[in-house]
Amino acid sequence: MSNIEQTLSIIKPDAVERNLDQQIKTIFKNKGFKILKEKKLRLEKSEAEQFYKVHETKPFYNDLCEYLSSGTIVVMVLEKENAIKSNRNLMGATDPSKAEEGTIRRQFGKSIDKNSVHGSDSLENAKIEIDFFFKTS
Ligand code: IDP
Ligand code: MG
Repeated sequence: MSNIEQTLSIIKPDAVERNLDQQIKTIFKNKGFKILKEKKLRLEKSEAEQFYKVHETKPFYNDLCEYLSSGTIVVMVLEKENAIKSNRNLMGATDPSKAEEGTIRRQFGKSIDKNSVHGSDSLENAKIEIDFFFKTS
């Protein structure tokens, strides 16, 4: 049975500032993801805090929110069969030095915090994250 899902992807400031956004988008398209929606923006710190609220008790929360709001990001809704898991596999491990060969984080990530991309980790969070950036009403 088919299981077409949508997931939220973010190309983070470290990648956008190195002009890697087109290259990363090409990787998604070549892997069969459709880019349904896309926008380029910069978050306020308070918005980053809201987006990463699940991490609010983590020691790296403040740095994480500073970082996500430090520059331009590209936000996309990606669609594919099993998009959530498929995107997580394509991104690779959170720490680029532990990510497998062929993954986006292995190829482009600079460090555990500047790891170039975000991807939703569950169907529930994908819906919340897509709404966060694209809900119109
Ligand atoms: P994920 O992005 O692979 O889902 P999460 O555990 O959800 O990883 O963490 C969210 C983001 O927080 C990571 O992508 C990374 O940028 C940052 N982060 C995670 N763990 C650490 C850490 O130990 N130190 C600094 N930043 C971290
Ligand atoms: Mg996560």
